[in-house]
Amino acid sequence: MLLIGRDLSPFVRRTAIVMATVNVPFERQVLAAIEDGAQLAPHTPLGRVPVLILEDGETLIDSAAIIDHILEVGDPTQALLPATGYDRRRVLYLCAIATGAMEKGVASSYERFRRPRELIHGPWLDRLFDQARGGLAALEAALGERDWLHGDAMTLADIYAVVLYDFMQIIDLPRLAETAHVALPALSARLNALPAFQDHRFIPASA
Ligand SMILES: N[C@@H](CCC(=O)N[C@@H](CS)C(=O)NCC(=O)O)C(=O)O
Repeated sequence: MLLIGRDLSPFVRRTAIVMATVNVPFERQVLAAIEDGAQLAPHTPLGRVPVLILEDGETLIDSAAIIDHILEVGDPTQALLPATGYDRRRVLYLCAIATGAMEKGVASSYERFRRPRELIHGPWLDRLFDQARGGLAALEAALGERDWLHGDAMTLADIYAVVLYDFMQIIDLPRLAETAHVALPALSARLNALPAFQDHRFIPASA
């Protein structure tokens, strides 16, 4: 399988980490959605990453749909996402918070770094920052002093929360320090020690 996209994208990184965590082997093609748009275009009508090309050539797009497939083939005991009931609903709820905050963080980056400065609409940008920070604060509160966001082992929610937390540091989301993050940095430090996280992380080009 070939995973297209780079680990700066939280959607790509979470996909790579889930694949590595459940030991589904894959190769990488590191493409940036915008700068490498011409190379990406044949694989997706939306011009977004991640894209996963299966061994028979079938193409999957959108990290949620890709991860759904990976869990189906790679996580038969449903360790990362419980099969039914409250456990499943709770993990999906926490995942939805992380995903929403990723979306707002990515959107805020495009506003800050892609839009001409004179066309930036401050109140809209502030709303994006608030939503991204709100998601992070909710996950910080949900984690509290627990080892895991839900249950007694790592789930998809923990992976997403760490990918979100790390992404917010990379983009240096403004006023991040307004919430005292204690639990998330500790979870991030623990999980980033794992090979699945180590092997799939964004390393900025040296200045
Ligand atoms: N819902 C999609 C979001 C993917 C997404 O927005 N990826 C960004 C990179 S972080 C992208 O490709 N942006 C380029 C664009 O939207 O034009 C997913 O989960 O895969």
